[in-house]
Amino acid sequence: MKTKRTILILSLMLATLILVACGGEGQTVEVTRIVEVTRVVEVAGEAAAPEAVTFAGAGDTLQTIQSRGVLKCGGNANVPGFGYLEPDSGEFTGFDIDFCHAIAAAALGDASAIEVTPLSGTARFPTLQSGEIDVLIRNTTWTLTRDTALGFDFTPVTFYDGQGMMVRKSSGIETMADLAGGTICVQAGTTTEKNLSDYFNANGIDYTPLVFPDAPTTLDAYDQGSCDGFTTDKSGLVSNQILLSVPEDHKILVEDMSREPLGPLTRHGDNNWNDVASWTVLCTINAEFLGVTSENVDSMLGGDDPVITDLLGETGDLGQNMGLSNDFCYQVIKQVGNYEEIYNRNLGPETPFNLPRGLNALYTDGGILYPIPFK
Ligand SMILES: N[C@@H](CCC(=O)N[C@@H](CS)C(=O)NCC(=O)O)C(=O)O
Repeated sequence: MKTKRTILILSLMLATLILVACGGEGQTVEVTRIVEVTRVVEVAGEAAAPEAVTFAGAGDTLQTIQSRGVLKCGGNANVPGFGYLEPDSGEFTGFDIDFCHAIAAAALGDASAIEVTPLSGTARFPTLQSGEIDVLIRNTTWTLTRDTALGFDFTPVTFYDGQGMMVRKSSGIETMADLAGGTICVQAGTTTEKNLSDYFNANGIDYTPLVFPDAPTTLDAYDQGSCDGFTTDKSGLVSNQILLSVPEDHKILVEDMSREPLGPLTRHGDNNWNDVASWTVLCTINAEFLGVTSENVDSMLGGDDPVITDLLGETGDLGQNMGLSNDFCYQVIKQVGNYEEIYNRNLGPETPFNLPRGLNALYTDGGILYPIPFK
């Protein structure tokens, strides 16, 4: 009886989360539905109501991954440079995918032990919530609603971004205001939709949104001339531009419509697992700051700088404190690289994107990446 009741509560919770996630970012609806579920728990008279509420984070994700031997990441298949399914090799590549490799190196000592599930904007949240994946690394913006009502925890930001607009060079459009009366292609289930209406309404610019379910359909509609503008994160615009029929016919407007801090996220409630993902990200930033790379890390072993011996796990119990091997950061650097190596490999001058580091440089180089101490 108790089991049946628990199953009922859990499935109601899941249904709620799916409705919440599919319903976009409307906060009032989300809160109301979660309150309804809480009431069901109380009516059922379960003293263990909080367990149902912590469903999303229940369990020890790290232990599950270590017994399974594979890290399951939710990723993107359609954003070259960030998360892309290479048509020829069938491999996932990109900046986000490298952070999936990095977390596998930390958790399992094997950067190649990953399984990536490609997810659309609307599918990504229910898939993380249901436990089908361990971590979502898919150009996802850290917002209050996602951190609270949707039941997630973010790691430190891996890529500071902002929403932009792509237009045809021949259109003569130079600013957002020039799009007045125009049509704009936008993808569903993203922060992009709401930012677009917030920004255009606040600036009194009249427009018609055309909403599509995923990146390929949104981009195709723009490419075929159905819209005057195509909006998403600027990283997504730069990335998607290379997929247009004639990329050089298009440009990205200078204005930013929003701030989009992108990074990995885990289920709320499993703090240790979020610590593992967070300190993996911070390991790559510390390594860049200290000049430790995949090439020179072996030569740094056995040195006498305590900051580096701590980082590489030769001294201290920094890994053990999270259930990891103490050399977890060494494994990340050796197998995947530091932040700069990850950035340059996927987005740097040798790639088709040649994206300047901008805010994503270390604070010592004019950016806002800051190495939180490995102590
Ligand atoms: N950062 C925004 C937007 C992320 C997003 O979904 N961007 C689109 C456009 S680049 C995308 O990744 N689409 C890939 C797909 O649907 O396959 C968010 O978290 O909501």
